[in-house]
Amino acid sequence: MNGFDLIARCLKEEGVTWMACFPANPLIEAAAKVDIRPIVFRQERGGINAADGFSRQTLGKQVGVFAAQDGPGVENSFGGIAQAWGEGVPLLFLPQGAGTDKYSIAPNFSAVRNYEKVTKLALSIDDVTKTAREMRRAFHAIRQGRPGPALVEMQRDILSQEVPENAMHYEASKPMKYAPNRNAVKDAVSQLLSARHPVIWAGQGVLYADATSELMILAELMQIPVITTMEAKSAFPDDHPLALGSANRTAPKGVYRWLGISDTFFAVGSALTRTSFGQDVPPGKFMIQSTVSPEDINKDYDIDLGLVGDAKLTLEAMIDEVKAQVGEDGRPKNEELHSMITQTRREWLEDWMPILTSDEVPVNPYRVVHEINRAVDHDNTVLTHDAGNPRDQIMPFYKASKTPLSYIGWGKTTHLGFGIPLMIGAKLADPSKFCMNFMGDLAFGHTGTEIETAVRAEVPITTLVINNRTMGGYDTKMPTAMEKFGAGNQGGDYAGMGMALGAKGIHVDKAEGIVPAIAEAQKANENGEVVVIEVSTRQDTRFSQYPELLTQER
Ligand SMILES: Cc1ncc(C[n+]2csc(CCOP(=O)(O)OP(=O)(O)O)c2C)c(N)n1
Ligand SMILES: [Mg+2]
Repeated sequence: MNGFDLIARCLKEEGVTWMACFPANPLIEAAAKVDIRPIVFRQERGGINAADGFSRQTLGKQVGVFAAQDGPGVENSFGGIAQAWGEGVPLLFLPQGAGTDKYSIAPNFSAVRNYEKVTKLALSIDDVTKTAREMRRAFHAIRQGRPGPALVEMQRDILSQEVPENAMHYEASKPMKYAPNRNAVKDAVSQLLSARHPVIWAGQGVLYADATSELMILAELMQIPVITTMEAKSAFPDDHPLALGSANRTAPKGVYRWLGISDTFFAVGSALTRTSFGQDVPPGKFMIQSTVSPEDINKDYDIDLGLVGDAKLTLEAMIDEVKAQVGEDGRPKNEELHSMITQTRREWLEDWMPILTSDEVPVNPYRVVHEINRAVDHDNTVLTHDAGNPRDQIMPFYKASKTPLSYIGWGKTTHLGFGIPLMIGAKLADPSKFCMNFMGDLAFGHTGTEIETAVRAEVPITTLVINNRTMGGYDTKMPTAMEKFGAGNQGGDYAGMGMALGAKGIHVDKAEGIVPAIAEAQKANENGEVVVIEVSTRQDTRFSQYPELLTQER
């Protein structure tokens, strides 16, 4: 057995069943020999994004793996790894190294030095006897605390050597969970119970900890409304009476109202990272933060009370503490709060219903979102957006169901085209679900050829492209370049491109055609066909934003 064979064996021990790759790396052959299915993508980013989607959809219980070749392969992987780093996605990146005679000498590309800033751990195997130990170190880093990508560079001269018998043993790393201290939990509960307008801010740590039920129980016992971050959109059901919605840079009115009026703010399973693709928390609140990583406390905000630990263990401890302080049944229903939430929601939908149901032609993108909500079975669907206006249009209005992971929200850094490979990974993780990504026409250009990967690998997903033939909103961002040269416009037939790549293509021009097209896509997916739906739309730069509510009087 050589070093590559041993890495394949380590992957097997860690439960890896498939590996994204591009296009040549001795590990591909070694993995296939132990029945790990290699799927070759059309370029590196597609493979990394699919491994990323797989990890998200399995909540890191199975880690997505991507193998690249040295040189252009490892150089071209940067965007995908940076995105996983930005969003704390557990992922293993296995590029081949140029060899120990070259890798540290310029201008050869050193994976370790270049990826150090976007991985939790970046190491190079420089001795074949250390292979198993380094693999265990990488898996440990990926899983412990805040998850994230790790890189193991495989120097070809080293890993093609035979492994001595005494260096072959491998045992999978086990995740460890830890809980915050009891006094901090007690103080957090007392503070929340004494607040006039508390609010809960649920981050993706709630999803990774599988703590949706605990979050619902705590919110109900304490009668506190819940905002989710974009990454945690499906961590709390959007139709729950205490749900305010998700805090992208567009959001339902309730998100803005409670960010404005709340006096005590409880972030759970959240790094509380300031981002342009989210909402800042206005100053002047008592800040409580629960997170798995202590370095996220006092990172972007001054935190009054930190709870370091797993979100589920934290919420369980808080539930016990609430019961101890106010009784087994918690607080009675807060009628005033419920009617304020309902009223805010009603006002918001009054603003938006005419747009969501508009009959205008070309169709506006909000009508497409409205039709998607009508067409899908939310509990059995995994939906995602893409970068750009499509994200800002769908995020406030798509109804995340009571099933965690029914929506994958993303966007600390928002790479155009992520949606297609992300859904390939999600579908591999959860084949029984209808997996659909919603994207713009420019975004399709980035990863559209991965439709062929989905066809070849038999991963039946649906891509819905809203084609407005431009980069939405850029006519105001660069008016001269647009007017003189049409610099932000582009053209193409994306359903046609899907067909050319072996998928079913459906063109839709009118709003009435959207629900039947999605029904047809669902049926085709069930029969193993990949689908691209292209809806002709117009650009729309109206957004669900209510910044004036962020500074209201308490
Ligand atoms: C790799 C990458 N480069 C640049 C951007 C910046 N960007 C965000 S949205 C956008 C335009 C998107 O156009 P399209 O996909 O057609 O969607 P539309 O807004 O028109 O609906 C651009 C250039 C990005 N998100 N990712
Ligand atoms: Mg567009």
